[in-house]
Amino acid sequence: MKHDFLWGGAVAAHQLEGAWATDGKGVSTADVLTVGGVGKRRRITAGVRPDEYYPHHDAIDFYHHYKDDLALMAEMGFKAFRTSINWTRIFPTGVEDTPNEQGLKFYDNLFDTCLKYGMEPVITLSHFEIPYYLVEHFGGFRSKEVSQYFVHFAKTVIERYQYKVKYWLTFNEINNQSGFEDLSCFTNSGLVFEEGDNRAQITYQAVINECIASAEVVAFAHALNPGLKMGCMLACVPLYPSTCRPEDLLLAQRANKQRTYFYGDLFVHGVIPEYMVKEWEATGISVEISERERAILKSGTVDFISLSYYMSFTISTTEQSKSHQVMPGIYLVNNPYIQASDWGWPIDPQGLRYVLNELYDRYQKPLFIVENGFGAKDVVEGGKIHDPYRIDYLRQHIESMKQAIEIDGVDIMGYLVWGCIDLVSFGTGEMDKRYGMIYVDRDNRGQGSLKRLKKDSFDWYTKVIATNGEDLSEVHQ
Ligand code: BGP
Repeated sequence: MKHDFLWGGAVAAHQLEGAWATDGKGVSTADVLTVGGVGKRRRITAGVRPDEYYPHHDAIDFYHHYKDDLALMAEMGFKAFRTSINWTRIFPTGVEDTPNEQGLKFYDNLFDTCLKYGMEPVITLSHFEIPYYLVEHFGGFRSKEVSQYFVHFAKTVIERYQYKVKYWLTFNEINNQSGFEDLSCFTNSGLVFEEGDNRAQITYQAVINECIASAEVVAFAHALNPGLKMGCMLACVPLYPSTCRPEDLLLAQRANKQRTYFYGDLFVHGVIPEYMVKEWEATGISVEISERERAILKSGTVDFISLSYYMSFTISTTEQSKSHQVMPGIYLVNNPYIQASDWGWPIDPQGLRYVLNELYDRYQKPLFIVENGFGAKDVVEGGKIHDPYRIDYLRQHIESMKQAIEIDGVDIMGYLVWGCIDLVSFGTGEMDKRYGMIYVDRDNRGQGSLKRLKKDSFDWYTKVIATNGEDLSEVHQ
């Protein structure tokens, strides 16, 4: 492992900060999401309603606890800490000209605290928390005006923090919307669909608008300060063919391109790949993009590719028992070789090595794992939390990453554990789906003292970082 490998953890502002209406902050898409659970979808409400419970409003109140929380992360030896800048702290509705100084000051203090501990802030500009006003008044990123508001926000914060933050990611998991599921489209792009809408058309237009905005921001940052490193962020869920039937192979290849590589290709080459042009022609989708915008896309290609990795899926062209149709002619099937978490997420450490190889072979750009982790229920016994399941998950994934580096020669910049401190789950809004190495006393209904406790994984990860990934063995408590 390189001596400057960036070990650390990752969070997103809306999932932990709380203080949703403090110091001039406006309402974001995360602020209108109710709590869900296994088999119970979260709901998006029309604005903030007094009779609903919104878990992101208070979250774990990192806004007021960040100094102590970062001290704990420093104790684990973090070299990097990834969070996002909550857009509505800086521009409460998104359309203001002048930023909110109180919001800017908060992030100044946060980044100063990271730097004091020698932790590199890794900053996401848009992580599922766009201003709700932009949804109501413009329909989110379907409008090119919203792209311009995003660019204004991004330029403001990059200019302000350029000497504190070197690593920037534009849109979190930008490809986490091609399934056209309501929640992802809403949070990523502010899209709300109506009966009769051509969802694919609207979503692809929003995606292209976001990619152009991202490229404009990348080009701006490169011109402003050549020391800045600009990355894209992809949700990597490799899709395996369920059998060696050539039809299944071709299906998986095409689905991986559509779900993941289309975005990577755009960010790395700055051109809409020909296979997608053909796909749009075949399905009657017409995306509006001017020659000027095509030039912007080309002018702002990324320095590195960051990714989240949690699981793999297996797909088939044919229906099978317990299969589930995700799109016409595409079935999600059970993979008999891997287990799943309590939330039904397949656990596939080797899939990480597979995906790292795929990305590096395709792009030859440094990769940065900025999310990987295990959501599980924890039990507190006499002030202790024994979480061998989390240690096992992390160990196996780190081993797999090391194989990609040491055996396959993949260039990896760092590894960040998702939800290094317990926070609100994005998918379900629960606190019970815990990822942290630091426990937070708060439940699904927002009850609890907010007290922080170290889990067994805290000591384990401390040792992993101290030995630069050499010693992954269990720490006996
Ligand atoms: C990713 C998101 C994160 C995070 C993570 C875990 O898709 O970028 O914000 O939440 O998934 O998902 P969940 O919180 O639903 O368990």
